Amino acid sequence: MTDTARDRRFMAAAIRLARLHEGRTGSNPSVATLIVRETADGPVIVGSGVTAVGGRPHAEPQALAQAGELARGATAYVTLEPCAHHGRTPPCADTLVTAGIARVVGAAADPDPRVSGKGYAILRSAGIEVEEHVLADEAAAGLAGYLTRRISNRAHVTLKLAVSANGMIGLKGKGQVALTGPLARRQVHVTRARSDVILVGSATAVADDPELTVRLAGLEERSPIRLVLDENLRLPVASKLVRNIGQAPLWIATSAPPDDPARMALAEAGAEFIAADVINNRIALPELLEDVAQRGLSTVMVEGGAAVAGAFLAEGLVDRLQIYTSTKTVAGEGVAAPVTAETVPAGFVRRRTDFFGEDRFDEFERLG
Ligand code: AOF
Ligand code: ZN
Repeated sequence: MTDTARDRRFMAAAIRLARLHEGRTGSNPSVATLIVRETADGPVIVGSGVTAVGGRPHAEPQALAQAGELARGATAYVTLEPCAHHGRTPPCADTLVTAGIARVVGAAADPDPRVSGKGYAILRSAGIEVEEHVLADEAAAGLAGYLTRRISNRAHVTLKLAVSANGMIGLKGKGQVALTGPLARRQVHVTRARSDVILVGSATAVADDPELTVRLAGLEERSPIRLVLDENLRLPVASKLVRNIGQAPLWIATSAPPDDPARMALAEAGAEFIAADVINNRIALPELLEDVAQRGLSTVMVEGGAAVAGAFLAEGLVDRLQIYTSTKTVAGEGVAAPVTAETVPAGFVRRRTDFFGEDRFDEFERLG
């Protein structure tokens, strides 16, 4: 196998490992490291690590601890440039040097000003051979939330839609209807578990009375913050979103003042509030995404309804589009989907097409 083919193969494995803690590392990205050693039988992984839940320790010291003395002379595969700053532990770049690593293969660059280029510089000045940008796009897809927050100072948005065979997402006045089967729903819950925030409009929150928690065996603890856009505070205190605050935080974006009686009742029930700008009776979305990012949260999954989804799309704020297309047809007065798998606007590229049971899944990414 050529060096390039081998590097790509191990980097692909590292990128898969990094996915393990997506959504669980706080404001830190989930990054992975593999330590690979040449043996008579070919290359062997002697250490692996992924950023710990909560964000520390970083991936590198964990992988190096596992490798021990076998790290000396080995190659390290890192999905993000190793850090160059002192946190609770020394910089990972220094740790790689001290461990005697001979070669470092990196994927994505780190825009964190404390790191950006400095991590690789430390390695090179210690005589380590460095190869950058291996599978950089693939690694960046997994780090999309972190990179968007760092580079654009706003949260990354994934818009999820379930669309009927005739391009509808629900029935007028009745909100969304169950269109997708159990396999697709499981997939939605996995995406929720990887997100920092799930966002819906108050119309959906009122009409559907959703829970927006993760209800998959083993992942119940992974419910993200639920955020409702509710300029007029229409969310009832008796809604499931309020009643299950014990399972996951509920945030409400509104311009209503703290002494508004509806707000006081929701606050009493445990809801928290984000002060939002309201323009034409609509919450200003770019500012909201900046606010979310400033709170150290990177990924927002938008789950409805049609007006909110349409607004995110119209304002060019959708970074990733996930469309589940059902074989079912919505009869009667339907609510048209703002976009279907056939009408994705220019500027998006298809990243994946799959089936979950009978439901088709298409994922698109907005080009930088
Ligand atoms: C690494 N390995 O596994 C991760 C890194 O708050 P701190 O001190 O933990 O630093 C956070 C920064 O560390 C974050 O902005 C990013 O630059 C880097 N993340 N670096 O070497 C890792 N998760
Ligand atoms: Zn580090």
